[in-house]
Amino acid sequence: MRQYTIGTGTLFIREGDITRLDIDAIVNAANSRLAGGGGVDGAIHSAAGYMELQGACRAIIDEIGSLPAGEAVITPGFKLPAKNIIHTVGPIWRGGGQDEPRKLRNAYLNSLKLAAENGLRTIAFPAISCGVYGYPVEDAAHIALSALKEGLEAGLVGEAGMVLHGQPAYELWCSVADEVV
Ligand code: AR6
Repeated sequence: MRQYTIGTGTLFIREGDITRLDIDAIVNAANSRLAGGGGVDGAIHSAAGYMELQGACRAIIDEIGSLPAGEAVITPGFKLPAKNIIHTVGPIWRGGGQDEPRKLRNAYLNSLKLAAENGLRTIAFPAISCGVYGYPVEDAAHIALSALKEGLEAGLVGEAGMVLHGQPAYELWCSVADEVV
């Protein structure tokens, strides 16, 4: 695990399975229908309890219709060690000309703001949009880590970081963090 002090807060980068973290909130890389899916979304649904989590997601979608890329909503963590799940939607990579960088940055910043509004102090993110949504990972890492740094500088949360799946991803994100942070 790597840690960086930012203002009065801490940015961390670690390798592993985000569903194992005992923390105020983990972030889900969801889709706009909050319908569940594969990747980290599937892992979070399995670990939280599929029926309970889908029940909460459906109640939100009944109210808002759909969750646009860059926005975030919150549910309980149900059977997870994490107390809450913040669901955000990253952009699908379409070559970079469809506002993808701004949407990705908003996914991180709006998740941090929602954590702050709910009095949550510790939050962990997966590499949003870096799986089936196809975002180039190094570009995504620059955007994500800059947003986390900004949120920590603003005091939105006390501890924010990334949980990367696999050693190669972990090492890449650490090298970007050494540039950005
Ligand atoms: N812990 C941490 N990271 C993980 C885990 C885990 N347990 N499992 C996968 N990852 P993806 P996206 C990493 O595809 O690109 C879903 O079907 C994975 O290695 O989960 O935002 C949704 O429903 C990758 O680096 O999310 C949406 O339809 C990262 O998580 C769509 O996929 C994100 O990969 C969202 O696509």
